[in-house]
Amino acid sequence: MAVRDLLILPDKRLRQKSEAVQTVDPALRALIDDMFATMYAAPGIGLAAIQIGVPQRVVTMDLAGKEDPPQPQVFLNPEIVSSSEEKSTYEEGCLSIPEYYEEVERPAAVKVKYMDLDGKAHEIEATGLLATCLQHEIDHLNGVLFIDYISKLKRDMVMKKFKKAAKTGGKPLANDKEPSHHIG
Ligand code: K1U
Ligand code: ZN
Repeated sequence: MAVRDLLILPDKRLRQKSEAVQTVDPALRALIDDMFATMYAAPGIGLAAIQIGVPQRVVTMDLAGKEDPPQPQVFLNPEIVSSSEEKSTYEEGCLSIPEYYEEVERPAAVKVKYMDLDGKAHEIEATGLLATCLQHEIDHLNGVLFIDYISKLKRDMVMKKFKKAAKTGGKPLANDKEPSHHIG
């Protein structure tokens, strides 16, 4: 199990569409182990495989509170089947856009189908943070980032800072916005 390097904005690989998983084999299990190690080390509550440079439709997640036992979840080939008309807003972050948080409005509830590690198909109705996180991670599988939903002015500012940091090796957003919420 290894903590892998995260792809950081403006890495172009974050914009590529990931391929469906065909078989659950030892290589896939090793990838998932590395994803959990990377996600917990960050720390984060979710991770898409492309964020460690692997363009496969694999998502890991753990929404347990700080004081609660871990609740690791794996979603293979997750797909949104339907979305509610009702919207909800959450201040999102992204491990590929470190230290930047912004409010994003998304459907409050989504029906998601996916496959588990036994190759079994599931369909769940997600609300709350699970709905937000699943939509954020499924977006990653399609090359979409949460900054695509904010104003062009804010997105251009974020892109500019991360492009400059990539060139100079500096920190893009020192003293920028911190998240206003916590889990647990
Ligand atoms: O996909 C990612 O980049 C991970 C991202 C998931 C996410 C967060 C918030 C809304 C939607 C999706 C993160 O985990 S950012 C870090 C974060 O939110 C967090 C980290 C530690 C404790 C609590 C939250
Ligand atoms: Zn993200």
